[in-house]
Amino acid sequence: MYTLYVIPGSHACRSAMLMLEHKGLPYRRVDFLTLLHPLAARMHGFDAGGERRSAGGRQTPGIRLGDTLGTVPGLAAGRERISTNRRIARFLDDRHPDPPLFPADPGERRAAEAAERWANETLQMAARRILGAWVVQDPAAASRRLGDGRLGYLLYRRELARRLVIPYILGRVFAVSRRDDRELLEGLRGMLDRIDAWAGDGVLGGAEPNAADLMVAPSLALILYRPDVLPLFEGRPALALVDRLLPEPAAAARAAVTA
Ligand SMILES: N[C@@H](CCC(=O)N[C@@H](CS)C(=O)NCC(=O)O)C(=O)O
Repeated sequence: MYTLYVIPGSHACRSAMLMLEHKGLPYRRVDFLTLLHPLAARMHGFDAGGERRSAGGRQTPGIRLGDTLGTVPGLAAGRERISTNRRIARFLDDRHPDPPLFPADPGERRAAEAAERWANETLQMAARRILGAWVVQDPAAASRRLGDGRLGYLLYRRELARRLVIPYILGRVFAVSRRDDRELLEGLRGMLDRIDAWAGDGVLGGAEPNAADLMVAPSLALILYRPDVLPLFEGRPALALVDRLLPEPAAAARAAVTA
């Protein structure tokens, strides 16, 4: 039985959860306390897989600390510790080839890996900052909104904790301010165009989700906690992808009643 170490509501962690679920593998989920998670990850034997993350072109001290100590998700398999979604996807495909997380055809695999790399290196951080530039405009209202959504509550179950800590993380660790909002939203259009183009080429959104789908969808789900971006998503394959893999809780409940 695998154990997956996560923090609640994390889009990065949801990717690993979706990978395990895609393969039908049972696992035990352990939640670290957000803010202590880089330390907790290291104490449990994880690292950051050699990744060097940056936010808005900056490696803030908070990001450097995470890159030095460790990140989540982290997968424990017996004595083995596998850090980062990139490594978790390959580990799971090695151990449990069916159903696969990457296409068998080499060309298709290269394309899926390019989309996965972009989702990891660009979209994952952009998603935090796009949501963040909205949160810092009205942290009290945003903290209420972040209590429920496609990824569940974000980081802390209690609204007061979200209200106090999330704006701090956004400003200090992810270098977001309300002044970044316009530029981030411009960037979002381009990113949605790119996802739609990949969906058009069959790289994303195929009959069976691949690792790139499972990296992209949680980042889109995170951005969608921000209600004002929905018009940018309407009618796009990108919205169909996230609706399929991570529906709004209300939509999921409606589908269950009518099924
Ligand atoms: N890109 C990696 C890293 C994931 C990542 O950045 N995880 C965050 C939580 S959402 C983290 O552990 N951050 C630690 C820190 O920044 O201190 C992956 O997808 O596995």
